[in-house]
Amino acid sequence: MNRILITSALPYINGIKHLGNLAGSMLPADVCARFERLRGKDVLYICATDEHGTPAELAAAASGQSVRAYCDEQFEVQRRACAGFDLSFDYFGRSSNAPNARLTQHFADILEDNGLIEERVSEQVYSIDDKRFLPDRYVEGTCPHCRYEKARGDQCDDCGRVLDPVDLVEPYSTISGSKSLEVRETRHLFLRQSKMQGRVREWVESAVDWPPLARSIALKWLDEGLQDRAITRDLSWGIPVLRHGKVRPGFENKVFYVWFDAPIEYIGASIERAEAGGGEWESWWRTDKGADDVTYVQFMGKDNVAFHTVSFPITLLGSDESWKTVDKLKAFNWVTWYGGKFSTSQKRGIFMDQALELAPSDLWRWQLMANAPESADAAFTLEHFQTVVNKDLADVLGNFVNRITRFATSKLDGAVPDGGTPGPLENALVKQLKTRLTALTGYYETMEYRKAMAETRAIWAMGNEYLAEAAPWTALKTDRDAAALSVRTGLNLVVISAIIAQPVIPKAAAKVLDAMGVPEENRNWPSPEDRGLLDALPVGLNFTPPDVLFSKITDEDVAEWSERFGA
Ligand code: B3M
Ligand code: ZN
Repeated sequence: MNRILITSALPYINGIKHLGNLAGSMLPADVCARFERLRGKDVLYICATDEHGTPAELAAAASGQSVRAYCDEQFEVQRRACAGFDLSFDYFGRSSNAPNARLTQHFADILEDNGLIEERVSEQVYSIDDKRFLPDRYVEGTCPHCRYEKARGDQCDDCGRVLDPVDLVEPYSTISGSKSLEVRETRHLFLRQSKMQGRVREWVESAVDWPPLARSIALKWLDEGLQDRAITRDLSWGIPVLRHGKVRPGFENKVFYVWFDAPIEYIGASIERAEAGGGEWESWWRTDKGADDVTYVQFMGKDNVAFHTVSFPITLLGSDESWKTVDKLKAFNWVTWYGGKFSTSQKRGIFMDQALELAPSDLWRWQLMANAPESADAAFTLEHFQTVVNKDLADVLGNFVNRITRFATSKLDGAVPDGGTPGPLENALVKQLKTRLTALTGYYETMEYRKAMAETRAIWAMGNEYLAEAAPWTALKTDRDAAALSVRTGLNLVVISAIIAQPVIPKAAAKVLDAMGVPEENRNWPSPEDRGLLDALPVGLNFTPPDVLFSKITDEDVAEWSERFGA
């Protein structure tokens, strides 16, 4: 298994994402991709903007632009923000591009041929004042399950249930606010999910590699029984509903439902990449073309799990073609903002572009990964951000790197000294390092990121602990060789610390490795078995200490940011 396909849930186009979105999909996917590349795996990390559906139409209307112009602009905004966070996509596509339309229409045709799609008359909310049907987010009301009063037509933000607009209690139009709504009949295509119940269950149960959160959500859905779902909508923006290449009669003003086409864009974006000359796509996605030995890993927030464990697999499996399905699905809970939720619609929390105005990307990346919302929701506060960054990054890693590299330059000529054979202290250090590296690698493999970050921090801390014991500054006065040995060991520990930091804080890691003159080919993930784990730097190598790696977040910063973001 040397090829790893990674996708993170596609961010909706409707405005830049907040830190909660980032923490629950794109960032951990990026950390995973970087880790696997360092291990020499052939990685394809795909993401894209999710541009269809009511979120895009509503946001475009609010900004007074055509949907196309709005999406073009927001795509660039999101791409820039993702680059600012060093998200190392192999391709960042757009669900409104042609490959997705072609594939979506292909899947619809073949699913219908296989008896899994049928046209049905269904009841839809119609707004008399707006003179149109109100799909999904065009209607809000009270959730019939949990009584949350601002539930959207497609999903309740409070209890997370997927809804049908006609289920809402006391519904109103989000276009005009009008309550004069009625239920009218219209035709839609339905995906007969109920027919696939057995096959999906079999597939979920055979999936050995899913972390518990994803598996339990999938099984809950299966236990409740799969419902047939409409996969078309009364909208103008989206993928046209064709049948064998021709507009389907009666569907001239309808498009495919965004959740039908969005996951297909994982494949679509891979095709976009191929068309842009980035490399072929079929060996990643077609099990008859080599994808059998690909491991496919998906990252997403927990509200997206049902669509990835039930709906999208039904599209793929129901086609009876040889599509690659997910092998490992990593789902996340929420990051909370001062007890509440981050919210795009209510502009609550910190958004990706704003975050980068406050602090470098590495600081956010570390904070969000070290406190990943894995087994429960994770609280984000600026005060906690300050503590974590100052402690873990500045005091532990930054301080260690700074102390030892500066001492070496000022007292030992700025070159890696010799100092002879390692003693008991160094041997104990290597032993401890091996144990920790084994654990760290294991946590990355099981995608337990909080534990991986704790282990990373523990390895960084070994540096300071070692220096405190070895005390080269004291030794220097009496035993120059002993001091030289400690410095050489310390400098090698700097290199290891930076190498294992690469997946999560790539900029700082590169800064250290550049300063220490470590060539690209020596930056790979270390194996605990490597001989000379602490002996990689050539004796005599000249280096320049890196500039201060992390500047601390001050109380004044926190006060100012709290004010600005209403914390
Ligand atoms: N855009 C929903 C979300 O961002 C959706 C994910 C699509 S993944 C195919 O929560
Ligand atoms: Zn609810």
